[in-house]
Amino acid sequence: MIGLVVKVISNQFYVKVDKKIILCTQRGILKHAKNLPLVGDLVVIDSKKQVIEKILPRKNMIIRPNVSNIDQAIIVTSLKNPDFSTNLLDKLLVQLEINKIKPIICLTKKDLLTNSEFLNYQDTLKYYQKIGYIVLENTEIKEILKLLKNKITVFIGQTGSGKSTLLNKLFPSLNLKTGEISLALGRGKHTTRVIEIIEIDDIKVLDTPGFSALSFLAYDLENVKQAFIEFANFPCLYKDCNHDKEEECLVKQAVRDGKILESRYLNYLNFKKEFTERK
Ligand SMILES: Nc1nc2c(ncn2[C@@H]2O[C@H](COP(=O)(O)OP(=O)(O)OP(=O)(O)O)[C@@H](O)[C@H]2O)c(=O)[nH]1
Ligand SMILES: [Mg+2]
Ligand SMILES: [Zn+2]
Repeated sequence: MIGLVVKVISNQFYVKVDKKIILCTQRGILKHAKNLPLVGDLVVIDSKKQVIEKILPRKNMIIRPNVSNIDQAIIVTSLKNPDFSTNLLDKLLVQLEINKIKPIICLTKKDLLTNSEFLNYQDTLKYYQKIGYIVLENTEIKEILKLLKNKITVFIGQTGSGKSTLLNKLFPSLNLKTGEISLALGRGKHTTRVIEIIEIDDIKVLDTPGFSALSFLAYDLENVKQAFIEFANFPCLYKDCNHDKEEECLVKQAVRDGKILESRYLNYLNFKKEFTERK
């Protein structure tokens, strides 16, 4: 029988079959495989022995958080406490673009900013919209619910950014635990500890533990280039242009002309450096 892994706690896999959860362990051969079952996996189980026998092929997977078979991701992006960071946002966007998971940016804690503080971010946020991303605020509950229908959506973002709070607003019956922000540090305390798929009618959402820093993963440089989706609008003379030391680079020209947001380009260079240093 086939089920969906909805939660993993150490070596216990919570597999949902119809409306029931069957607590499973892994079969011996799976234990040593690199390919451990993830939240989001469809698995073949032996329900009597309560073991997972096989993982069905994945549509996609991401590492941070480690989940599979995702349709889209809501990047829960706090404007203050923790403060807005284009570096983190771009990192998450790159990870999602590379894995072909649709990103949706959801801003939180706008209420903690003064009007003029918000205005400082406005051009940046508008830029993300201009290049094709949906940017919402966590007060736009109806709009967000519409986007979630019939999809599997993972909520990702820094610890303390408000993922669980947003899920509670969307689905008041959930009552997920939310955290206090340590003001001294400006970062959260990892309130959510495990990844879990929550099913409400035709909506599947995943609450995930946040992170305080995100190191970059070893992707192919070509993939990282493509993940900056707006660069494609400025096709350089040489297809393999790295948009770095090259002289006649249209991407660099677009940055100079204000057509590409400078922080996006700088983050690209950052990621490229991080990536090559790791190799
Ligand atoms: N003022 C304000 N506070 C918010 C908002 N959203 C969340 N918070 C607060 O931010 C704190 C952290 O929220 P959580 O929902 O626990 O954050 P999280 O992203 O789930 O954090 P982890 O589970 O650690 O990854 C809580 O005290 C929330 O009440 C918001 O829009 N405005
Ligand atoms: Mg949480
Ligand atoms: Zn170039």
